[in-house]
Amino acid sequence: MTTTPRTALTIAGSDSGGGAGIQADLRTFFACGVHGLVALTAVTVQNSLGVQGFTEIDAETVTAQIKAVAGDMGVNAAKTGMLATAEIIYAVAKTLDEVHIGQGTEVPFVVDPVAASMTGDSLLREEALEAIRTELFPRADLITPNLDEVRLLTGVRVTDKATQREAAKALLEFGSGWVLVKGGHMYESPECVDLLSDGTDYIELSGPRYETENTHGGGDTMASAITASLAKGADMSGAVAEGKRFIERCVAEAYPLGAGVGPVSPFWRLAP
Ligand code: PXL
Repeated sequence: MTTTPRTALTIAGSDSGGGAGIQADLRTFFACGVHGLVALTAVTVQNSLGVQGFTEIDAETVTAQIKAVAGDMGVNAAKTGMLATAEIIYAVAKTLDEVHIGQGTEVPFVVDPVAASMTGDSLLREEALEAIRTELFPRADLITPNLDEVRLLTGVRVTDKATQREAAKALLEFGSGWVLVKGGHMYESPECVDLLSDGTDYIELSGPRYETENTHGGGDTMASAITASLAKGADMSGAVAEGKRFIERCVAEAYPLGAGVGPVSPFWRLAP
């Protein structure tokens, strides 16, 4: 390729197992045809069985990574994943303002409010949840919580469509442009129904539920696919619909790896 591609920035942690975090984000960005940029926030030690621990990167280095790529290469859309500490969250919020990324600018910003891994291991120091609400949500064009994160952030337990709508309304109070309340964790439901809303429109996106244990990195991958679509100029409902189609294929092609939870597969387009 000789033309410059669109770019997407992930501000997130590393997964030594290669299935979630920046590894999922980068695999997805490149699979979706945008160049991936990274501001690394933390190094996790983990495998398919769980997270053994993590070390955060100092906030100045996170800031410097964002400024380095934004100033030279340009960022067409950005997302956050694991942010680890309140200090990093405050630094990211300030830096995004300085480089003009986020709601009210020309560069869309997606916040995936990662609090814990699928195995239930914490990826966020406790006091940092409030910083995500107050510092990041108002700057976000879209937030993409799963049902566990919805409960942590709002106290709402989503069990059906009515409580999913209630959760969307409660989350929008924190100031994001749009919210996507992902219904994948409503395991009784035969379908995965996500609800996208800006407070005016309520758009239901329904897709199949695949029989697989291997869903590690699913949330990161979906948020990254949406971010890639936004980087390519899609509007929010178009980007989320595209992200939903993409993650469905990734889950359908997810593979076993290790003794625990295997990863979704963002490279299904290359699979034989
Ligand atoms: O899927 C959430 C997530 C995000 N970022 C990192 C992770 C995980 C889950 O394990 O390890 C680094």
